[in-house]
Amino acid sequence: MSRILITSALPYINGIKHLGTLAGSMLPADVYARFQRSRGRETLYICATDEHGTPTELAAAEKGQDPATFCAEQHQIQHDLGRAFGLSWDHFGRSSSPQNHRLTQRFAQQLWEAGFIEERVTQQVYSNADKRFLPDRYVIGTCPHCGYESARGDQCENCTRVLDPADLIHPRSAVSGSTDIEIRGSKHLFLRQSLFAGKLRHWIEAKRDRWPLLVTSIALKWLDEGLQDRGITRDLEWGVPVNAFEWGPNPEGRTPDIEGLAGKVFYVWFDAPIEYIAATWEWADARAAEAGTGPAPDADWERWWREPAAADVTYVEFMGKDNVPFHTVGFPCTLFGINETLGADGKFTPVNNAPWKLVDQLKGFNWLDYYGGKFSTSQKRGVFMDHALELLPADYWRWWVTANTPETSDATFTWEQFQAQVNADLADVLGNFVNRILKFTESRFEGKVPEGGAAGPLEEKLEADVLAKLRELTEHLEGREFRKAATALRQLWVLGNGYLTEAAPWTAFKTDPGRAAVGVRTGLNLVALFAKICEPFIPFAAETVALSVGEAFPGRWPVLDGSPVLAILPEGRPVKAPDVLFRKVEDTQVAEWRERFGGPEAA
Ligand code: B3M
Ligand code: ZN
Repeated sequence: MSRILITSALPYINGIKHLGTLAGSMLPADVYARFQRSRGRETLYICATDEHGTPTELAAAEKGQDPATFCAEQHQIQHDLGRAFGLSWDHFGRSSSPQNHRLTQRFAQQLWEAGFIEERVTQQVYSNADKRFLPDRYVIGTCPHCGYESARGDQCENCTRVLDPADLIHPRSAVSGSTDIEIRGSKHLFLRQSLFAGKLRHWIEAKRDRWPLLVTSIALKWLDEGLQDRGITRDLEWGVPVNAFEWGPNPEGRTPDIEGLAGKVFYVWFDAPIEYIAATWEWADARAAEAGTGPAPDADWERWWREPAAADVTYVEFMGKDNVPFHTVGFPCTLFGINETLGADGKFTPVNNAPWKLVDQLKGFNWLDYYGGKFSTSQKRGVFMDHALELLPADYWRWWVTANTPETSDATFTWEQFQAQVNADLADVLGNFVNRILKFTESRFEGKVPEGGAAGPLEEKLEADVLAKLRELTEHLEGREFRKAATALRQLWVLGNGYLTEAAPWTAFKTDPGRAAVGVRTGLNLVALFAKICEPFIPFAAETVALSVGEAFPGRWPVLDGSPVLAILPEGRPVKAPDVLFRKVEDTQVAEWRERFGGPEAA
């Protein structure tokens, strides 16, 4: 049985994330991880805070903190919020960890010594007003490709093209707005991505039938535009220092310009994906520390990342569409470069027999927006993770977001639609079902799974219908089709309600106690089944439901080999109705929240 390695795009350290970030990476990754674990697969779900870069330095300065203190604090906040949302990370690491410093530096050294890194003097934007270099996203100007006027120097948000600050028309400082900026020469390292163009295209073409169209089309569009070498260092203080003094000569016998590179750090997009691996190392170290055995041997984490030990690992990445180029081109180039050398004949040869693993499945998402406009941290528009949890338990959000995952197109959050959907699905259908059957068991069957009575055609039909839907649900989850999976799950709840209405044990109770017993027992088994299959989506409610029928939590995903799926509970087992599972969201609440967070007029 294969092992499953899951990563979700690493949230930037600065600022609490909104529902859109949750929808486009962390939550679907969690649903998938929980599902895979419940199927009995060895699963590792890795995430971390992405801590380097200019925005961090600036956000820290704004708070009057040094970047290290700022990051430590913010990491804890994001960690706690993620856990409160039920995100079941096996490890939530930090891109500033010693492990990531070491791995990033080690990879860079290998790339240099293999000839895949080149030194260049680049013209950098220096802001006289701000007294600092302005890398990438802190230079703002007009996109040369699409004319968007607020394009950032690293990437145009409008057309997703990756940019160089020097490409921008009418550049200005995003820090101060000042146009008093000048270009200064500075020595930098470039990853020679262009060497990998053919190899990359080949690799991506082979994924065409297996990755969402959204993903392969972004990747191919990028290659079609011609693959540029990429600057992988920056003039910043906060980051992984360039350790060029440790490097040997490159294949041409040149050693790096140690002086020219002094004081530089690696570009955040160079070290961030490496943190996927480094966070796995952090995870292994943390487990070893817990066991009191000191630092983990490399084999503990490399078994997830390096062939041949990782031959049975399927690696799945989750991310928003703006992150796709960095994961289909940038990171793979890094890995190609450390796995292979390029001969003078243009042929690649493996460096060693333990190559690092590349992504197997890449799930990209469109945007979730707020009343058709963007969520905005600076303008305080939309729902952020901390506020969300002040208003309602995590499951409400998890359910709505999963059921509306922006897969085939962008999706939009509105309070009205949110209220309508959680009330209908969670309160009226699922909550009502669980409550109805358990209350009735308490009042008429002494709170025990009833004995006796024989299943009839109604139960046979239900069993067949449930099995068919379960297969559908399982397939959608395996295929990472979250919207469809949520629909299938909702249909299973509806099947349960439909069955209860038809079996009507409350009526049969007086005339045909055997029938009533079968009806109630079947209903309770549905409850037990729901607890198992709801867990990936709404784990908190799923736990309450599981406990109400005396089942262990988390349970195992039902085996779909044709054996009965509704024979879970032993007859006579005591059960107990939980408190109201889901309270309805009231109109008054919606009115208040719209006021507080902005409604359609804010977008
Ligand atoms: N920090 C997340 C973002 O664009 C960015 C992802 C890094 S993944 C290695 O929201
Ligand atoms: Zn553009």
